[in-house]
Amino acid sequence: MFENNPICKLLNIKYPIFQGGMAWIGTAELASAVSNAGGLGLIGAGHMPPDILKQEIQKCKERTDKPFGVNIMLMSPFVKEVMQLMLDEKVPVVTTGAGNPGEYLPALKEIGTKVIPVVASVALARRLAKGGVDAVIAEGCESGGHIGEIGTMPLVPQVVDAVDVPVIAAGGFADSRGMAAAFALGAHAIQMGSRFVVSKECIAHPNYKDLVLKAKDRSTVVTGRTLGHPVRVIANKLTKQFFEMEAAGASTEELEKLGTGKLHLATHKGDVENGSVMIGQISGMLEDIKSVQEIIDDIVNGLPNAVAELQKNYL
Ligand code: TUI
Repeated sequence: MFENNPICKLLNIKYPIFQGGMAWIGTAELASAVSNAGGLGLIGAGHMPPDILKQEIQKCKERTDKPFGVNIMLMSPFVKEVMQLMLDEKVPVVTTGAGNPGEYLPALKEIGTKVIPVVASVALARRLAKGGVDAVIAEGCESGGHIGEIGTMPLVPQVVDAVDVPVIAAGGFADSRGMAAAFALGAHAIQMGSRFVVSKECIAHPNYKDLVLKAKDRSTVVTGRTLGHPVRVIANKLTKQFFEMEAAGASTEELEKLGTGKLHLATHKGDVENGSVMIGQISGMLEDIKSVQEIIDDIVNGLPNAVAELQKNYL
């Protein structure tokens, strides 16, 4: 299975399944578990200072001998130092989010690091593919956290048609049906964030995981559209306050200030009312905490049946 999959071949991994690089909770524990289970684990650098990130990378190297990556949030104040750290540590795979990683490409490629940016539009996918990235992650706005404006279903095939590098589909994937759908759209792999939040290995506070398990299809909302950086989170006291302040004409600074430190408040302190509970729309379907190995095995083992189910409709 997957012997001819271009992503598995490119990265030397068993299954074409990426873990979304989530700030604060995409730790070495989760990333190494995903890599050990045959997928690609990613340490979510978020706003992490380089010295802490270095420790996470070393911890990940101790826990797995399989390829892993670091997801770099390009809006981080430490982005330059973090990119230098990727070179020093020879991290095998770098994924990027929330921007254009073009200026960092030559140095990373020089040392053989595979560079795979998250894109939320066809234009950026095309530009980066021409610039020499190894693959692109097309992430629809069903995802949690910082998002673009296009849904996964229209984004993925348009990106597939626009570039000649492999495409990883992200945003709304959590089971075998989703993986079959991604392949049907022309993608070569899937990336999942939300599904791995409710894993045994994810260090998110139990309150965070409980709220994700309780989520229904319409539990998430998008804040920050007027600020120019939309963020999908579970509706709670914080989002209510955000929307009230926005409607009352609060300034960008006031709204930005309201969000500061709120992800950590939810992921580590467990305050899921006043904190920011970033999660994708697929959270409505998540009902159990499983080990990373079980999550990946269930999806891979269920794939033949998911494909057979498709055929019932036309054969
Ligand atoms: O990066 C993400 N999701 C994230 S990052 C994050 S960290 C954070 N912490 C506190 C507050 C807010 C955020 C949480 N979630 N996903 C990847 C992603 N990238 N989604 C969308 C994009 C994107 C958007 C626009 C990529 C490129 C882009 O265009 C830039 C350009 O120059 O055209």
